Amino acid sequence: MIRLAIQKSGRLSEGSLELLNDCGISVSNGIGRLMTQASNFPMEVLFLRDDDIPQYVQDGVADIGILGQNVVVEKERSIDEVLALGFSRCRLSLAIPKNENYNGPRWFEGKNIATSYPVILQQFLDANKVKASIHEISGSVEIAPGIGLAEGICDIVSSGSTLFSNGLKEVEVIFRSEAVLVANSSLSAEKKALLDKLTFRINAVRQSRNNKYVLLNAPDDKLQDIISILPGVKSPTIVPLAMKGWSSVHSVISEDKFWEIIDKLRDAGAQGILILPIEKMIV
Ligand code: PRT
Ligand code: ZN
Repeated sequence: MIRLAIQKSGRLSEGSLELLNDCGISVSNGIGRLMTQASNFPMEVLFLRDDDIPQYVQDGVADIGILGQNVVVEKERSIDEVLALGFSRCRLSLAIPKNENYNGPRWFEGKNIATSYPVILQQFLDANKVKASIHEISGSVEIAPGIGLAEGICDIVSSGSTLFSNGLKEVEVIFRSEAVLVANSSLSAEKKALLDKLTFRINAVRQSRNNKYVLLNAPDDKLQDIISILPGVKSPTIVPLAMKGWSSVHSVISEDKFWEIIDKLRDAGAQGILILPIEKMIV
């Protein structure tokens, strides 16, 4: 049995449960509950505040956890970061009132900065040899300049609309974050084996999310050009069509190069292009 800690309710909850579900691990969500058991994997799931997860994992109350990298680094607990998970992407940034002239990190010299991330902020200030006072607050950081609590802030930014609506502008990105899987650093052999099983499944899910299956028809005289455009896992599968002189080509394209490759395929003479989602992908 392995015990996983995830956020009870917040920005990481849905992504964490969806990932487990895509890994074939069924967990009922934690409304009103602290712990539940997966029905088809030897796993218990603990529902916690994200800030508490590093401590629980360090102490071994939970074996593994899913949380933002920003919290992992900020809490400075000795836990292992196992795998980046690709969701809840955000950045930790410095922001100042939009009418201020920003001249680089020295702008913050001698100023007050409000944040919930004093550790990461201090690292940035030290690296830039800036002396500023950090005013630690736990929420609504973005209102601090407006009420005269601080001259600047250091907070999580995603779309930037919170900064904008509070009359602030982002001037430095000091940390980029996404959800990560963390683990206690001295897991038993049995738990390590379960963690390996889980990371294998997570990798298969992440691969499938990042790739699409492509089927297309190509005249045989254009086949070589078309094959050279397709990256594929190894090489594309070519199947002759009933119509003489034509073949069907099957391959896998990564999401980030998708439209670029489709355009090239059409220009090269591909027809009847079908794009299918991939359920799981083991490479
Ligand atoms: O109750 P609990 O302590 O568990 O949750 P929490 O309130 O501390 O955390 P939560 O659910 O807000 O965020 C959990 C994690 O999601 C964070 O630690 C980040 O890793 C990640 N994440 C991703 C974000 C955002 N995007 C985000 N936009 N965390 C917070 N925000 C907030 C930010 O603080 C600011 O107030 O959203 C606002 C900015 O958003 P934009 O889109 O307006 O820029
Ligand atoms: Zn929190």
